[in-house]
Amino acid sequence: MNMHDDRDRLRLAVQKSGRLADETFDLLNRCGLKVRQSRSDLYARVEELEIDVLQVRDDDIPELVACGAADVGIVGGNVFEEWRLSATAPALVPDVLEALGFARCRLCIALPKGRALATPTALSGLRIATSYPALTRRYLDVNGASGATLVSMNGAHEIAPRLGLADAICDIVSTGGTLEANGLFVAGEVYKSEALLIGRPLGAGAPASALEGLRTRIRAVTRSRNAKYVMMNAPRPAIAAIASILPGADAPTVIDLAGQPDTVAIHVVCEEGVLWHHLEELKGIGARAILVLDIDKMLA
Ligand code: PRT
Ligand code: ZN
Repeated sequence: MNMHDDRDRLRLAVQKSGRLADETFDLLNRCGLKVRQSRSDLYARVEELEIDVLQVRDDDIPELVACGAADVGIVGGNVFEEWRLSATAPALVPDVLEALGFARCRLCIALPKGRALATPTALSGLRIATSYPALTRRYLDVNGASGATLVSMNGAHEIAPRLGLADAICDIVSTGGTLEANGLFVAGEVYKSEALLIGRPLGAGAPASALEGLRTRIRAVTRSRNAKYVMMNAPRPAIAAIASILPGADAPTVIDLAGQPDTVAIHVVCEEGVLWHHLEELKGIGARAILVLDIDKMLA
């Protein structure tokens, strides 16, 4: 018997290659999980936890989890939500187990520049090219634009208006560079997406404990993603002000400095964005020698 037929191991479906794949493997790596590829086997093997990894096209992941070929999967929210809205009689609808905080993007309606759109209702009557018909249709219905026609395309939506195939598009936007290069602008946001861990309910047993282990590690990594360990020297009277400026910092660690009774070293954990936002303020109340360190994991 092939060892990988062993159902005691959790089966995780991930994208084989593409925009999700690198960050998915990076996440697994940061979770301390090494994926051992094998040319001959369908599943790659993780040694640190009882997990086998199935590498597939991202569009297949929700269905693979729904039908039980995989127990869990890592997929873009956009793909999962489109599948959820369009699947006819799915065997099961997987749950969202964790939001993973990467592959962030937005599914947006975009129009050629110069074409004003007073309200979303004005989309009625337009032809919209998309590969997300269910999400687009829901947006149009909710916004009183049910009269719009959807044009199905699998890629290169951004050139559809110039080709005369459609009046507008509904596609994924990340930096906005593709829209800009094609003379389009965002006229409406249909769905905000990030990578998700989705999964089917598991009874007690080895796959369930492997999943618990995976989720614990993922949470430790995602929680630390934007967090920084910040160290600074500051005048002793400024401790309270610094603690209130940097919210999210639990009670800061305050350390006396040898030979400097009026100055202390303050260590806090806080979001990087918050730190940038308040940097001048911190300097203004006397913070000096501000050091910012990455945090690999926050375990509890
Ligand atoms: O081969 P497979 O079917 O597995 O992959 P795929 O080609 O269908 O998907 P892939 O790898 O391109 O994207 C996988 C997932 O990454 C998507 O489902 C989203 O959840 C997420 N993601 C994040 C993106 C983007 N950012 C993104 N920018 N998916 C696509 N794009 C494309 C978009 O379609 C457009 O063409 O990038 C262009 C826009 O980018 P900007 O930066 O110019 O705005
Ligand atoms: Zn795909």
